[in-house]
Amino acid sequence: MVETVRFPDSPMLQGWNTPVRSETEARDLEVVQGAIPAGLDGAWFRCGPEWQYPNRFGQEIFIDGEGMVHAFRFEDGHVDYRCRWVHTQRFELQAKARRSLFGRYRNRYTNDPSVEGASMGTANTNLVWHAGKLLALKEDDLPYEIDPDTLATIGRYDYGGQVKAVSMSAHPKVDWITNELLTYSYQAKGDATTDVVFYVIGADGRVKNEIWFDMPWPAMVHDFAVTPTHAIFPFFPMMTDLEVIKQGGPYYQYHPDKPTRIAVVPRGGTAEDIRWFEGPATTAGHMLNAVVTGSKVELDLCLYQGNCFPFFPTDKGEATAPVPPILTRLTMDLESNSGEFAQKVLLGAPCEMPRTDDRYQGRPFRYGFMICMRGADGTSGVGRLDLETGQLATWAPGANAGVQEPQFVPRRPDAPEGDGWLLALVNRLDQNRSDLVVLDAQDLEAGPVATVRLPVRVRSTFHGVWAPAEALKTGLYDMQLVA
Ligand code: V55
Ligand code: FE
Repeated sequence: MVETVRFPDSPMLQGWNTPVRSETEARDLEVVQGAIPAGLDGAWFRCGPEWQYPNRFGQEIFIDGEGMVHAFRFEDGHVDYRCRWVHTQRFELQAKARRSLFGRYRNRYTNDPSVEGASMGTANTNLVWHAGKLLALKEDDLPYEIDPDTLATIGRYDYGGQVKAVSMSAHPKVDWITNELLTYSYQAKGDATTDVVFYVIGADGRVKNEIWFDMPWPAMVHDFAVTPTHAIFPFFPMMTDLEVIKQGGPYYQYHPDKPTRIAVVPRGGTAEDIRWFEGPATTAGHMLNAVVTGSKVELDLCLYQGNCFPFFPTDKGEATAPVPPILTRLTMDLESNSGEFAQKVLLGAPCEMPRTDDRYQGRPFRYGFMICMRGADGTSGVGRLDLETGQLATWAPGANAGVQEPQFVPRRPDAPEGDGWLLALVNRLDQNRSDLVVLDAQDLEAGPVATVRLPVRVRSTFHGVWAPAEALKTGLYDMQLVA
């Protein structure tokens, strides 16, 4: 059968979203403004979706698409760039067939019969650098190991057989102080199962502890939060119905009449020790951080008072109105018997892709970094919220430009919290091209200390990770907390 490669006439595939579909290697990017700070030495890895082929059903949604890994290697005032496809099983099968073989997002019942039983993962969401391995992640599959220098795909990775879950989260936390990897799997025994497993993996890559428990329904659990004593899992009423997917329907449905439930899991405990909290229907993709102080558990996240993914309908098949992501603090009191969580807005204007100085994940912290001021025209900027004073500092590239998720890099391993640089990709929407900016994280308003020009467009990536040169060599982060 002859099938021409032609993408449908859809806004999902036009303008900035036009498929790139090519790999780039660009040594020594041009620094068009300022200078790369001398201490900036390491690699910034990012992951995003790219269209290998038009979807079989014309159902291109932005969280689908094959994984593309991007690397920016900073060294001696220079930046080298490279991007490569992740060669997942799915990517290889489609490349061989020269067409899309997988159907609707995560729905294996809509796949071409020729790929029955094949792994579905796209490895398109995030990366983690841990125990000397770079892993590309998608929450419905196991990680794919990537060569950090060449970005060649090494293979699907199950931690040497230690992991029994069928998938691993795309939002693990590497503790930059202890070098532990805190991660989890949800629907961990397959589609629509309620099994969740929380893993603690040591600096040597060995599983140190795992806690299995059941969530109240087969939820989407895109992100979680950890503290030195607890793991916190939000379960939003975004659910998988096995019968619906068997009939070719959407993998998730939003249930506006169901609650939000939050599990506070003691890291040393078992399923019986979990404390459950409840509130109204909400959704969220991304957590900023969580802190436990006495009996109070605080979870800061970009919360939607409704359905965060309008391309997933309600359980009644209805479309939902878009709602903004609002940085909100949920408080769970381990001493109260009400079992309800409280909500408090931390920032009035919408923001997404919240990040911390990663040394302070789970620990008392002051600063959050995020994308803010999102306009309908795609413009946005980076922000630094001071949670002590409530002050928001921002920098935006201006008209016809937006930013992607920022990455904080400490100035030194022992720099105070938030003292360092903020890296961000700038989408030059009118030039079909990207820039990379380096900002002083304590003085965003001064504008970039360096602007690095890319000769190509880096189509929107989701998430990334910073690996200092030292960590690339040793496999270990050598970071410190400073009071
Ligand atoms: C999210 C993102 C995903 C996904 C499921 O932001 C949820 C939430 C990037 O892919 O597959
Ligand atoms: Fe995410």
